[in-house]
Amino acid sequence: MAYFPEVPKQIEYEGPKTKNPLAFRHYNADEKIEGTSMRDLLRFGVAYWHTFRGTGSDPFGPGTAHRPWEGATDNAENAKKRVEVAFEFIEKLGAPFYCFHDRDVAPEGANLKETNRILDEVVKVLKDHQQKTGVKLLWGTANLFSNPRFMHGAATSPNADAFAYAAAQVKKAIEVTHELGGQNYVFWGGREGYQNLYNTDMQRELDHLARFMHLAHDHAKSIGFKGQFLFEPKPKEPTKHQYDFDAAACLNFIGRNGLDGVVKLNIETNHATLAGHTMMHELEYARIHNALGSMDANTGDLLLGWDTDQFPTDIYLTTQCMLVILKQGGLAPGGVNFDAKVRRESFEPVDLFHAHIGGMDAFARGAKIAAAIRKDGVLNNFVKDRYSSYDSGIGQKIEKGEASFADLEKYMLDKGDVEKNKSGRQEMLENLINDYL
Ligand code: XLS
Ligand code: NI
Ligand code: NI
Repeated sequence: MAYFPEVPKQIEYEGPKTKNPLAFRHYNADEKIEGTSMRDLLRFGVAYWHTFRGTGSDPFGPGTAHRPWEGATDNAENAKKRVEVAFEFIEKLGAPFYCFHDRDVAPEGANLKETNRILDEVVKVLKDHQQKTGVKLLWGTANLFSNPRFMHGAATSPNADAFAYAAAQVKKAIEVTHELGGQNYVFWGGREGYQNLYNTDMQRELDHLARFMHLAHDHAKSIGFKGQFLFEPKPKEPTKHQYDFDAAACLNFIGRNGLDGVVKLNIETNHATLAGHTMMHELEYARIHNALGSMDANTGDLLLGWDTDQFPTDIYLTTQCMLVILKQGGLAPGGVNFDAKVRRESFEPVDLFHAHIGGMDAFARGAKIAAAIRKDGVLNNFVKDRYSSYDSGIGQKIEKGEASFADLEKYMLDKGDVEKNKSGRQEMLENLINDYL
């Protein structure tokens, strides 16, 4: 059965000159960038939630998406059929990975036991399709934010029963991620945050979150799950203050709670900008802390200013991302997951292909451009030279810890003043980047 009959069996690379909208212009899976194939460098993932569960609903109206395969009820049978749709899509697109929340792939039953049973049924079908197609699981996660039981949060809920339910749910989600060979497990804070301190014990909530993470780690170890744990920072939405505000807030929590190395970060573009950062800043901040694990690729809209989760098409943005990712030597075991959805006006199934093709091409192009910039060494050399005063003399002593405040005072008293500064040449460098685009 073909759910996307208008789409060929395989989206092919046809090069930049093609006029075929259902072809790649830049993503050529086997082509190498800095010695690694694009397939292995970019490790694209399709997000099950937006792509196969998104309806296009918004606060002003119901869904618009035309999805002829969807039945009227959200039951196990439908969930299993949807797996076929998903894998036809992912295979045709040629993405090597997918990602899911437990509740995207399987609906809840009448109680936890029933819910787990339904999930197991669907996981069997997922496993089957993974084996048949070779598509792999980049990461799994649990939805701890939709059900009303999590109205006050999950691990940070003031209600211990909600904590317990979340623990049971994450235990199961890690187990099925393990069963499916998932290479990472993501914790996005969902409702882990607060609206108002009048009713919130922030200290207790943060302690509970730390306890939760250690319990999750213990369980992963006990079942032999070797995948990387990832926090996904986001500053707001749904709560006003999310505890995982940005990379810096997450790393502070990780460091203070003995989770160094246990938890790395999954950085999302639209979350970075909501936090008042550029994506490049967040990626680099994570990278220098040895915590850049994976990324959720999307983009926001400057004029709207909420988490619009649009597909990335801006080559400046993807070039900046790839500059950092190439500096790190890739993202594996993480990847580039499209946490992005088509606009509600783009309601036809084929729009899902256009969106992903565009995102993959934008990243492939960004990767080529970033590699060219790196090859010429222009940025690297400039930055190196900018800090060269630390390579010898007093700068070297500062870096080596060989100069005290008294030494530095003496040095400056002798010298009198800072002799010269060099221009930062920001405009020259911005022009130079444009030469490569
Ligand atoms: C929501 C998050 C979510 C995570 C997975 O804003 O991006 O989709 O990626 O829970
Ligand atoms: Ni995300
Ligand atoms: Ni998001």
